[in-house]
Amino acid sequence: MRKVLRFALVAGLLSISARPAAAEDNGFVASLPMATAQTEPLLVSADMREGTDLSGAWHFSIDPYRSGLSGFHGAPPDPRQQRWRDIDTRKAMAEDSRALFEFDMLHAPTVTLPGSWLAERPEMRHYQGLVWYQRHFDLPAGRKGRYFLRFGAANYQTLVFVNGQPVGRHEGGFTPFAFDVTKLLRDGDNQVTIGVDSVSHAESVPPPVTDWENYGGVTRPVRLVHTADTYVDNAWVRLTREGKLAIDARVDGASAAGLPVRLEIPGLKLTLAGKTDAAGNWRATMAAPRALVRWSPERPQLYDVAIAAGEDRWRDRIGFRTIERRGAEILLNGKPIFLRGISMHEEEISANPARQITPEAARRLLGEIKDGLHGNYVRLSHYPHSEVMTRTADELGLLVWSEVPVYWMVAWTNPDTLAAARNMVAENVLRDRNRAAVAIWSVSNETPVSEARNAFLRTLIADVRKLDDTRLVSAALLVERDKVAGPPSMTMADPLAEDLDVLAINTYNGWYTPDDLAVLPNSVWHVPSDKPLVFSEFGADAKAGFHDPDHPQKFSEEFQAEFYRQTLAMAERLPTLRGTSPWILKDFRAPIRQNPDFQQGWNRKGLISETGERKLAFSVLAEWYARKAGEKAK
Ligand code: GCB
Repeated sequence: MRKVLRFALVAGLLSISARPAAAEDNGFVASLPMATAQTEPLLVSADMREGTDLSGAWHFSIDPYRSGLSGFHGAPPDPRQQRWRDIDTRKAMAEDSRALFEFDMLHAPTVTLPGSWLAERPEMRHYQGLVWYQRHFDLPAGRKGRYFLRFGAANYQTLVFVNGQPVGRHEGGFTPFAFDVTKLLRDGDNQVTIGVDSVSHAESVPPPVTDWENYGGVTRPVRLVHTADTYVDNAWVRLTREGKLAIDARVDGASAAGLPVRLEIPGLKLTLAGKTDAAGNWRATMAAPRALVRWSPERPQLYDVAIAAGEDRWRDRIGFRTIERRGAEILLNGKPIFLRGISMHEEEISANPARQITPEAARRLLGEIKDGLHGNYVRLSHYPHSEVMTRTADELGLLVWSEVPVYWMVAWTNPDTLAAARNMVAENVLRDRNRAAVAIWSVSNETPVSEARNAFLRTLIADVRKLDDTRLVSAALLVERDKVAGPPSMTMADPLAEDLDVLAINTYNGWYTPDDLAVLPNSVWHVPSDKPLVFSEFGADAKAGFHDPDHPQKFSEEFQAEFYRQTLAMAERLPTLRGTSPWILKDFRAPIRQNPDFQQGWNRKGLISETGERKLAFSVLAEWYARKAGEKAK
């Protein structure tokens, strides 16, 4: 059994097409411990901890045949190809005429991390495969405490080495992971090497076919995080639906058991003292102070929160609010809310995006939603976005739909695929449970109904509910079109609807179907009436600047604007509709979109172009949302 599992995990690291069977056999990759939410240090709110940011120039070396993982005829990797070795290969060859190396990480060209390689170097634009990165950093002698290498995300499979020693690996392109490297570090110069393989396969999450660019590389910051020997690893501070402040914290380290701990929220003049149990856990609840201002899009109040534990001090900035469902209503802080949103991919506004989500890039994108569209909500599709994005949503006051990349068709019956998806759910929920903005966890997008798929998604839903009982659970579902003449007649027949708090539908009638746009408002929707419904997507492509006012053809700004008008008129007639997140804020790279006149590798359903020009439909949605916001105020 173990052998089978190990085989499968190694297989996961290699592409279908270029999967050298022998590399699976040599056991090298499998010998690196796999970081998962169960085994790895979680370092929740790591971005607020003291540490060294390793962003900047890294040497890199492509490895298209994965020679660093597998030698001749599938033997263990040849030392001549081991990019992670702690060695100056140029010097070694100059000193010893017998020496041979086919890499030189110290003198290799550099790229800037974080960011995907495909945007940085033209010759890498369509490269999918393994790339090695390396850099050095200094540390003082006489260090105390623990050091963790913490990755915001690297897509898709990652191998990590420090000072020539293997550290671990991780699967999944969109969630954080960390390794305790305290014992591997040395005084003065240190070296870190990362191997990132962007190739996904039929068992990956997501599998290879998606409607977005596969940004390979280290796409989010890498930091060397420093903590006390005993530190708060996982903390969650929230307002429960019963109106109590609840704290869960896990302390890790030699003195974690029976340790005095203290919650501090200076803005509320609040302290709460307690003690960890024998396993290092602390759980407490208290009545929420009267002075507490609840977080909302209108007033996104955040508080500095700290948990003091021995020499460690865990910090975060947290908003407190409740979100729940009552019948077909979504209640924020007990009051019905209509979600005025839009969907987004993780791509900055740029003619050449590299998936570099700086706070400025996040503010620019979310500012278009909040101020431009009069929105209060964003669907971060189709995978967990950078923590910079969810923090910015907290600050600006935008509710968030957060999703894992269980997209279209995944290997529903494969236990490793399920394990990978469950781990993504755990890493995502644990990372963002403290974000007031996050309102809905989504477990999937447009997955066809089958017994195997239902069982897979029900496992994820149960996991989410176990990790977080304070938010709503959803999934973007497929609907069936009844074969009747006339306007579209649509039925939600998905049994998963029973398991979800919010029903979500993506609809493209009038774009992918030959319906006249004028018939859309008369569409008939058969959906369960006892739950809130959202349109998680609807949209039409338009090439910014392409106008066709007389008989608008597809891809014209006029067609897209009319599509929005008619679809919104349809939305008005749905009695349980509680929100919309049309597809999509910004044109995004999508290699499957190859119409040479209009797409050129971009999905053009954005309301703004990749460089930020607003299309006509932008104001159609903005006006509708302004009206909705007004209705709410009355
Ligand atoms: C969808 C998918 C989304 C696509 C979009 C489209 O239903 O969920 O990922 O990009 O349609 O443009 O077709």
